[in-house]
Amino acid sequence: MEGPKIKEFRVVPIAVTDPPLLNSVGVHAPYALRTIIELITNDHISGISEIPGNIEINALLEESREVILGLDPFQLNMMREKIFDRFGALETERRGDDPWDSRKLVHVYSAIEVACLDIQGKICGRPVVDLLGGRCRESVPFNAYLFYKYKGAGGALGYEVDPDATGWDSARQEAAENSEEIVVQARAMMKEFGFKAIKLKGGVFPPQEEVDAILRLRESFGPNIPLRFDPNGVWAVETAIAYGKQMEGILEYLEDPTRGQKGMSDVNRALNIPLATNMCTTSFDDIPAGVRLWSEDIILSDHHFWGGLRESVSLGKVCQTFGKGLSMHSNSHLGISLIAMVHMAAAIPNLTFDLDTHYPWQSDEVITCGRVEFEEGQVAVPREPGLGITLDHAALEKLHLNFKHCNLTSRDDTAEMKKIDPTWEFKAIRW
Ligand code: GKR
Ligand code: MG
Repeated sequence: MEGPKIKEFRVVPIAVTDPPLLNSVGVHAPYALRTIIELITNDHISGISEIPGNIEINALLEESREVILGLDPFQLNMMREKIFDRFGALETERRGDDPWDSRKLVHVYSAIEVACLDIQGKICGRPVVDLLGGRCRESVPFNAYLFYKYKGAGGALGYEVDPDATGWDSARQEAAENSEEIVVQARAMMKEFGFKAIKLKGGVFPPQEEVDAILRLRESFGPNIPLRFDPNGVWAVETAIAYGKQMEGILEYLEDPTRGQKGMSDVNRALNIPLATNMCTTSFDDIPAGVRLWSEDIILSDHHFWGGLRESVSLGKVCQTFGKGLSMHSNSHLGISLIAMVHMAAAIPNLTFDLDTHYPWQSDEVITCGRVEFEEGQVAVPREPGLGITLDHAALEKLHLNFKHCNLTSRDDTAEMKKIDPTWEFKAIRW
């Protein structure tokens, strides 16, 4: 049977307002870059996806257009093979030292796969979750992802704030540079979204200050709100053990306290807290050593970094096989990524942790329904065909103009921090 064919392949870089959040490598720029992909078939069915923005990845996507055009959106294995034939040398890329994954090929696979699944779902009249094996849950829970931050709304306002903002829109602009301010941030975010678990991004201030913030959160929210903490690998093994000890019995899990599978394994043997990672075991190639060394108890998946939704479902099975937990990582993102995460999380039986999302930190949107709603910290799994969302082309154009004017081409939080403090340096291990 003649299948549909991909006739158009659009790659649109956008820049979305992002507040000055702090992390181990610096500070978020006023705009987070994303790329929106739209594939259109010969019979005018459109499929969309969203990935982290980076002009080098966009160039690869542009180059993959000629490989993908004319192919049937159901033939994902063939597409992967063709992309591999073209760019296979990139398979050996390293993820880099940043908290996020900088490998390009996984992003390309993810962009194409999610858009094709959206098309497949529209053709079959079924939601993407059904193409991944069907739903294990009706809604997907997320956690309150707290950040130390400088005062500022980001975007055009930069380090300024909008005095007319109210509720979480106002709270999101405030500084959070100590434990008290982190608790205030947590209360505002949980009031708005109803989250039932908390993650604090660390690696910013000296370890004792950040451990104190965790203790303060426990004191404020009690033992029924699970807590996680993530210093993005900038603690030495000894530091991680010493400060980790203070959080035993308190954390649901400790994420990437140090770098590398060996270091994580040493910390894991010394501490009585589950360890999680999105930095040391980050691809299927890393799994054997991750099992042998037991560097982590929980892997944080991310379909943008693991090469799509189906690969992430497979990761779920691998984790189940080896007795590891599965949770989910995020970076600044809009609703297309969020909804893709929801379909995927709904299809993985053992994805039982409340997922990470940066979504509360963003205010822009590129889908016609506007900002995605959270009910008691959860997002309902769509029932409409495909992803169940539609691209808002006017909003896309506006955010594309932001991209043209913002003078950013890839994420560089260290460069951004140097604008504030020229003496600031990236250190793989800071404490
Ligand atoms: O957004 O600054 C951030 C985070 O540090 C992010 O880039 C990380 O990739 O959230 C991520 C993590 O869990 O490591
Ligand atoms: Mg992390």
